[in-house]
Formats: sequence, structure tokens, C-alpha cells
Amino acid sequence: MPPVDTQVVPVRSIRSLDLELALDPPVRFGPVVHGRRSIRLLVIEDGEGHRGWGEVSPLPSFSRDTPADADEAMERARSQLSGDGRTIAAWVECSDPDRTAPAWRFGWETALLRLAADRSGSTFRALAGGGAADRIPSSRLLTRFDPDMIRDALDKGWASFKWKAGRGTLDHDLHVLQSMSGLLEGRAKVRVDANRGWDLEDALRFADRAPQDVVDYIEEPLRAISDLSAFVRESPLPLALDETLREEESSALSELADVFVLKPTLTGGVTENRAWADRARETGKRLVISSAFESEAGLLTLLELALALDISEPAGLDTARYLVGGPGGGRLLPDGPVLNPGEVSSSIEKAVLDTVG
Ligand code: OSB
Ligand code: MG
Repeated sequence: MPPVDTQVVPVRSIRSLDLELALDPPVRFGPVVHGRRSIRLLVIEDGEGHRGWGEVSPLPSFSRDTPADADEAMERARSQLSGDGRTIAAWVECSDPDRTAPAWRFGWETALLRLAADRSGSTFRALAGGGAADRIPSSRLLTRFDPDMIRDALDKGWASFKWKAGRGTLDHDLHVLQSMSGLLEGRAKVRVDANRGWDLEDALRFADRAPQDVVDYIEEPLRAISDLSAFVRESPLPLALDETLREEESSALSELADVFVLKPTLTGGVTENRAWADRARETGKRLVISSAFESEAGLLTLLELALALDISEPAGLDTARYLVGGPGGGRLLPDGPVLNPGEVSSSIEKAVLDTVG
């Protein structure tokens, strides 16, 4: 654990604001199409004029935790506000001792780090690990096959696409991927996310027949985690794991992956994601940061965290387009193929602090 977690911070107040944003177009999470997304912003203060903020937004169908778990964790933190202060690690531990509220830990730990940064004239990013780069490419999210959007994105310089497969027939998916391949002309790669839609036979059939040079990796192909090792033995294409990294057996299963997809809102706070990043480096895995449809407050935090963890693969943060509104109106992050948090951090921070008030 890096020294910052042992830094003592007094927290004197915790305020939160819940917002309901529209999803336009509506987005399918698991079995359900959602037209709305609930988000929670958190602002904490030390009683000396310093503040920190975070976002706590469990995602229905994907998160194991609910807003009620976040409420409980927040109440546990609130009951500790009158003492001398605690280390950041102790604040995280005391609010969620059983580790049942990852979305809370993400928002709370980032708020604590931002408060510590404000108190010491530092930045969240520096305290979360620093990192070398100041920008990261973005992966364009295709929730459906849209040739005009693909052409437009290629013209603007996008070199990575994330496409949701596994929802229609296998032949249809392969046909769509062929069409995409024709449009891309080698200028971009496609991450195929099946969200566990296939059995082993279909997953392998897809992997064999897919245009090999177009697919960056196949993410979560399989309904049954017990088939993952057979898939890896036979598949010519790399395997990315997302949902599986949050399974109880994640430690052993993660060895099968070529790529770890980290969703901090679903996995937990900075500490847990840093542990996954360390494990990825030790075992030669690729690392991708990905959103869970947070507002721009959470997306900025994810972007800063990706850079702090020295993640250079295109970020899966192209979800802001689907959310209507949010702090500052929700149009502060630019819609481009490269993300630079330095350009937007102060305007998003101001919007969050003004919104929570
Ligand atoms: O399946 O990876 C997913 C967003 C919310 C819930 C699940 C997923 C996603 C994304 C985010 O795909 C975008 C990305 O990772 O590129
Ligand atoms: Mg995924």
C-alpha cells in the first residue's frame, strides 16, 4: 500500500446529492433496457475549508451493491466524524468493513484522496500514483452497428471501437463484424464484448471465423466460467475479462486472461484497482479502464485514475454521450478520440462542487 493511504485526514462533513439522469438512447444493462441512470455525488469537508468529492453510482444489473448499501456505508462513515481524523485506509475500512459496497468505496476513497490533495496543495492524480502520460486514447462505444458513426469516428481519428456482440444469432454477429471490417480498412480495431452471451461452441466458432486482424480481443464470451480454460486453449483471439474479475474465484480465473478490464465503480476503490494493475504488470496482462455509465464527475476520476496507474490502452469511457445532464450540464468532457483530463478537471470539479452546493 503506498504511503498516501496512511495519511491522516479529518472529515467533518459528508454531503451527498442524488440525481436521475436520462439515458438517450436507452441502454441495455444485462437483461433490462434502462432509460434512466441514478447517480450520487459526494462532497466531504475537513472543517478548515478544504473539500474532496467523488461519485457513488452502483449500476443496476452489473453492480452487486445497491444505493442502500451505499447509504449504510455513508451512515457508518458519518458516525465517525467527530474524532481526530483517521488514515485514508482506516476511513475506507470503517465505512465498509465487510467490503459489500464497491461503488461507495470508489466514490469515498476518491473523495478522501481529493480532500488530502486539497489540504496539501497536491492533486488526486498525484496521490493516486502520478503516472507519466497526460492523455489517453478513447475507445468508441457502439451499442449497435452504425456505419455512419464508424465512418465519422474514423475521420476524427478514433482507432479503437467497442462493440456489443452475443445478442443476436452468431451468423448475424459474424456478418456485422465482416461489414465493420470493410469499413475500418485496417485503421482501427474492434473489442468484441459478448457479456457472457455464448456457450463454448459458439464462442469458439466466433473466434475462429472472425476476421482475425480486426479483433483486438474478445471480452467475456462465455455463459459458464468453467468453460474459460477450454476457450483459452482453443481460441486464436485474446481473452479479456471484466465481470469475471469480480467473481469469488477471480484470482485463479484472471490467470486465463490476456486483458483485465477494470471498472472501479464495480470493483471498489483506488486501492483495489491498483492491486489489479500491479497484478497485471507482474503477469504481463494488458489493462483497460472502463466506465459503468458514471456522470462526468466519475468519468473524470476514472480518466485520472487510468493515467495515475500508467494505463495506456484506449479507455472504455465513451459513455458520456448516452447521459443527458449531470454536473455542469454534462457536456464538459470533449467527444474526441483522445482524452486529456488536464483540459477539463477544473471545470468538472467546479460543476460538482456547485451542484452539491
Ligand atoms: O460490458 O463492458 C461492459 C458499461 C457498463 C456496463 C458494462 C459494460 C460497459 C461498457 C463501457 O462497455 C464501455 C467500454 O468499456 O468501452
Ligand atoms: Mg464488458
